[in-house]
Amino acid sequence: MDTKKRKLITLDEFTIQETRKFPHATGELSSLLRDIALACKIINKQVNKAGLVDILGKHGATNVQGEEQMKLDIFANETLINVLQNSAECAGIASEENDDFVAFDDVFSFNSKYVVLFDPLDGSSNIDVNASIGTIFSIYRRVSPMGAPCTAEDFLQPGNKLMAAGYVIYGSSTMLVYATKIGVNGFTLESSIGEFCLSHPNLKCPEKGRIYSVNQGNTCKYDQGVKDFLNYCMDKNGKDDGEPLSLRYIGSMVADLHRTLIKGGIFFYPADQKNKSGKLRLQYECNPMALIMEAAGGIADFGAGRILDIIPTELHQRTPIYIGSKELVSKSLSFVAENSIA
Ligand code: P6P
Repeated sequence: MDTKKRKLITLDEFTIQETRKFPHATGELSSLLRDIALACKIINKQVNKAGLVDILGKHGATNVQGEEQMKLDIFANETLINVLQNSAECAGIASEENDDFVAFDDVFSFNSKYVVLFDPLDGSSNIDVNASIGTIFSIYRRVSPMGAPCTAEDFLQPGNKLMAAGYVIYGSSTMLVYATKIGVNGFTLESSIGEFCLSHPNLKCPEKGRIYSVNQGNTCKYDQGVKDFLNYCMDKNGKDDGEPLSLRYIGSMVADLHRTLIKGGIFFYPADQKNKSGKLRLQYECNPMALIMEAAGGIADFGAGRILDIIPTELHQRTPIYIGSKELVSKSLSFVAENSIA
């Protein structure tokens, strides 16, 4: 049946159709997205039954961030590494859960074009309370020579060099959202056929939004500019409808960003006097989300410039982030720039 007539278009069919738009495209990126989707389907099965099997709870170790590792964190990390090691398209990976990058050491991988960075299960502190969590991934074309193992420089590229980026949200439904520079598309897992199917074509972030998303409990630690912006959000004056904005904060970046992408508004995790670079990581949380948000017509800034233009110096470095609808993020930056400590 002609896919143009069929209602359900799978992720593979969609990426192959997209590839055909570029005569020189080889389909390798499509194949890599398929591999990432496979890993996330395997993770999804465990996340969905987490309450029934002995996979909840703490793993009893901490990761490079000093964060307590959950059993599901480890499962998700190992699943992504195993699937990508068997992918013909991936030369190596970097993960929130691993101290350093992993260069796959087989000849196939030496000749693979891409490297993948990921947060295997973001928001994992929410696992035991059944709040939405997710996998976030970034895909770069390697800069190191082919025919040899990938190197550290492959993983320290700025976000403006991203080939693609995306996330899978394990929520009321399981969705994969990915972006290239030309657009953002969302796919919902149809478990009866085990395929991610196109459900949100050409996603755009609303230019305006009435939701702000921040851990407001940290207000005492924020710079004056951030405090002034928070007061703006809570003040009914200066609003089109004479009402203050609504606060929504799940504490799971994928869930908070997915809502911001769909409904508009702003998500922000500022720096503060104690954490000069904020909490969220550049290479596998903020950059992928920034590519998605910019491709959807939104803004992603660190308070003094585009997230995607930051030149990484360390694999696990952090950055402040203000991301979402053009209007509200621009408004936040007018406060932050005015009162920045720097
Ligand atoms: P806080 C989860 O641990 C995470 O890395 C992101 O998913 C989330 O946005 C953030 O931290 C929540 O941090 O300090 O508000 O608990």
